[in-house]
Amino acid sequence: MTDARTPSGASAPSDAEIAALDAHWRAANYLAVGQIYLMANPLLEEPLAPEHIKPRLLGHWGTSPGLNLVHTHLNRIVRTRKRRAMCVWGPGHGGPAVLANSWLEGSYSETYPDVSRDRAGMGALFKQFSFPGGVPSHVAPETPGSIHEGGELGYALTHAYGAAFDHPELLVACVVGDGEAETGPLAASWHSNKFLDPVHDGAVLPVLHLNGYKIANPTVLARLPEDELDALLRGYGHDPVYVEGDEPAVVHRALAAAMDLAVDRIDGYQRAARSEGASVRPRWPMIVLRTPKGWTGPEEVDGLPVENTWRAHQVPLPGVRDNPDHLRQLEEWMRSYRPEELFDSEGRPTAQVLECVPEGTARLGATPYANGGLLLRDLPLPPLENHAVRVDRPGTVLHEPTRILGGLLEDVMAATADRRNFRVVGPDETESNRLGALYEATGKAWQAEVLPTDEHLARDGRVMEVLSEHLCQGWLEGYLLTGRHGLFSSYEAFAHIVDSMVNQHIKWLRTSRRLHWRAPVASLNYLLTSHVWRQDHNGFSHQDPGFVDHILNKSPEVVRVYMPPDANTLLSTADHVLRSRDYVNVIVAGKQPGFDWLTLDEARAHCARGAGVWEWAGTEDGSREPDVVLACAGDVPTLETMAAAGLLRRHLPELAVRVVNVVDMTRLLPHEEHPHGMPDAEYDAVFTRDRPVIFAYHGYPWLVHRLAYRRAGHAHLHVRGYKEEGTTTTPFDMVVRNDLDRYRLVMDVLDRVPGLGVRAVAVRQAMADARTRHHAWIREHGTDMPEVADWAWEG
Ligand SMILES: Cc1ncc(C[n+]2csc(CCOP(=O)(O)OP(=O)(O)O)c2C)c(N)n1
Ligand SMILES: [Mg+2]
Repeated sequence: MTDARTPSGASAPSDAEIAALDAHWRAANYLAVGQIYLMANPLLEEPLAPEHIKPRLLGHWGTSPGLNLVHTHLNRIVRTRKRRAMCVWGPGHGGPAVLANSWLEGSYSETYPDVSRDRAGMGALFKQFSFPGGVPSHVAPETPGSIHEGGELGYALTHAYGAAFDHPELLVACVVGDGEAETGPLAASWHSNKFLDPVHDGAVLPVLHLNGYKIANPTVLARLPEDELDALLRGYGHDPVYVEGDEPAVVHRALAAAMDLAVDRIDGYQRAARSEGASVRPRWPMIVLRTPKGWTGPEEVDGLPVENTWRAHQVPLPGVRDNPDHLRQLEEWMRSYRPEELFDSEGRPTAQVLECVPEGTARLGATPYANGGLLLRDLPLPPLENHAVRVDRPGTVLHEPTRILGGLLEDVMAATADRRNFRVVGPDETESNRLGALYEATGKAWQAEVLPTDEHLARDGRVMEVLSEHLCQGWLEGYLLTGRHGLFSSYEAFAHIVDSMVNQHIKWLRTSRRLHWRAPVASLNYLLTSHVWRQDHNGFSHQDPGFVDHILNKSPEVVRVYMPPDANTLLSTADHVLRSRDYVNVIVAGKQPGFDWLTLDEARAHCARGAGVWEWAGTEDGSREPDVVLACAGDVPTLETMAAAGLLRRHLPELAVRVVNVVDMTRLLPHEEHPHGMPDAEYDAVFTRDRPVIFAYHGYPWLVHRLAYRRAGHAHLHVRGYKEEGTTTTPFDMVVRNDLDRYRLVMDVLDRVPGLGVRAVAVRQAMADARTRHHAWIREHGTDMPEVADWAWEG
C-alpha cells in the first residue's frame, strides 16, 4: 500500500516543508506514546526501565497517528492560508494525540501553566494522562480547543456543522472514524450539507479516517469496493478527495495536496455564493484518508500482527513493566521517532517541529470558537409585556401556550437577523408545535431542491427542521458550544431519542463549569410539547413523559425541569432559560388551548418561586392548617386539580383545601441535593408535614416520590400521573384512564382526609358516577361530556 494517489491541481510543498511536517508528526506521535506509557524519563535520557512505566496502561494508540497527521496538516493550512479553523475529533478516544498537539503548539501550557513546554512539562504531560488526579484518556472539556468529547461515538459531524452555522469565516475540520461512521447519527449527519448556507455559514471539511478497524473488527466502509464507497459519499453530496498510503513522505505530500485542493474548492464555492450570487448547492469536498491503524507503532507483538490491525486500538504493548521484551520494543518504538531531533536539550520542541504551527488564537488549541462562551452575546429578548395574554379572571380564557411563545421567539429571531446567533431546531414539528410565527422572521434552512408548493424554505433560514432528533441535538450542541443560543422543540415522547446525547452534553457542561478557563455558554433549551396528555392524532406510540425522569438523574448543577401551567408562565420560563448559561433546561408545555391562570406579573412571581400556593384557588381561611393539599405540576394536571378544587368547594365547602402549583420540579428536591431545592422548613410550610397531599403530576408518578422522599410529609404524599395507559381517545379519557381526572382526585381526597370518607360517601358516589357517565358518553358521542368540555373556573 505504498502508492499514494495525489490529487492534481494543488500547490506542492517543498521538500523542506515536508520534512518539517514530518518532524511535527513524529513529535506528536512520540508524545502520544509517552503519555500512554511513561511516568518518568520523558526524553529517554536514560535507557527505559520498568520504574519509568505507569503501573496501569490506559489509552488508545491506534487512532492517534491518524489524528496527529490531520492536526499537523491542519496546522499548515491554518498557517499558510491564514484561515480561522477548528477541528472536531470524532475518535475522541485519541486523547493523547490532541493533547500532544496542544502541548506542541503551546496552547496547553498557556491553559495549564504547570505543564510547561519543556522537559519538566513533558514529564507532567506524560504522567497526568489517564492517571489519578490527572486528565481523562479522551478528548474532553479539559482539552484545549475541543467542543466534542467523542467518547460516545456518532456525533462528530453533526457537532462540526453546528459549529459552522452562522460562522461564515470559519473552517471546521472534522475527523470521522470509520467505525464511528457506522452509527446512525453519523450516517444521518452527511445530510447536514443540505442545510449549510455557503453565504452565512462556514465550511465543514470532513476527513473520513479509514484506518480500517474498530476495537475488534474491520470497519464496513474500509471494506467496501472503492467504487461503492465513492458512490456512497457522492450520494451524500460530497466530492471526495482520496489520500492513501503507508509511506510517510508520500502521504504527507498527498495529504497536503488534498487539503489544498479541498480548501481551494471551499474558497471557490464561498466566493461564488457570496460575491457572484451562485445558488446551486455546492458539492463540498471531503477527504478520505486511508492510513494504517496504529501506524508507526509495533508491527508485531508476541508473534501477532498489530500495526494495521484492530490489535493496535488500545495499548499495543500491554506488558512493558514486567516483560523485558515489551520494554525493549517500547524503547525502540519511541526512539524510532528520533526524539533527539525533535526536542532540544531542555525538552522544548525544535524550530523545525514548530514550523507548521500557527500563532495566537489561530492555533487549534487556542481558538475562541472552541471556548464559545468567549464569543457569546446576550440575546436581545423583548419585553414580555409585548406577548403576555390578558387575564382578568383566572381559568376563564383559553390560549395555546406555545403559540404565545412563538410570538416571543419571532421577536428574538427578528432581533438577531443581523447578528445571527439564535436558531430553533426541531424534527419537522415547528409549525405543529404552534411556533409558526417564527416564519415571519426567518425561513427554514434548506439548500436542496425547492418546489412551488413548499413553504418557508430559505437558503439563509435559521429554523432548522430535519427528521433526525440526533441531528437537531448535535447541531444545536455544536452551535451553543461555539458561542450562540438556541431552542430545540420536540414532541415530548421522541426527546428520548437523544437521551444518550444529552447525557454527554450534561457531562460536558458539568466538567466545563469546573474549568476556570472555559467561559459559560448558553444553555441547551428543550421545549417538549405535543405532550403525553394531548396526542389527539397519534395515541400510545406518542405518549411518553419520561424524558424529564432521565434528565433529573443527572448533575444537579446542570439540569432544570419546568412545567409552566399556562401561557404567561411559559413566557416567563422561556425568558429565564434563554438568559441562562451552562444548563440543560427542559420545559414541558402544551400546545392545545389551555386556561390562563395567572397574569404576567403573577406568572413572574410564581416562576421566581418555582412552586407556590395559589391562595385564590383554595378554601383556607388562615385560621388553621389546611385539611388537604392539592398539588399539581403541568398544564393538564393543573386543569384537573383546579376542577377538583371547584368540585370540593361545591360539595364540601367546609373543607380547608390548599392548592399548590409547581413549575420548577427541582424545588421538590432537598436543598442539599439541588441548588433550587426547597429548604425543609419551606417545603413543610407549603406542603405541610402531616396533611394529605394529592399531587397531580404531568409524568410518571414515581418521579415526584423520588424527588420528595426525604421530606417529612412524604408518607402523606399521594401522586397521580401517567401510568402507561395510552391510546387515541378524548383528552379527558386520557386522564380518566390514568386516574388523574378531577373526579378521581376528589375521591383521593375523600379517601385520605381522616374521617371524611364516611361523612362524604354521597360525594364519592357522585364522583364514581361521573366517571361511569364519562365512559358511556365518549363511546356514544366521540367527544367529552359537556360538563368537562365546557368547564371553566368559577372561583
Ligand atoms: C456509541 C459508541 N459505541 C461503542 C463505543 C466503544 N468504542 C470505543 S472506540 C470504538 C471503535 C472506534 O473505531 P473508529 O471509529 O474506527 O475509530 P479508530 O480508533 O479506528 O480511529 C468503539 C466501538 C463507543 N465509544 N461509542
Ligand atoms: Mg477505525
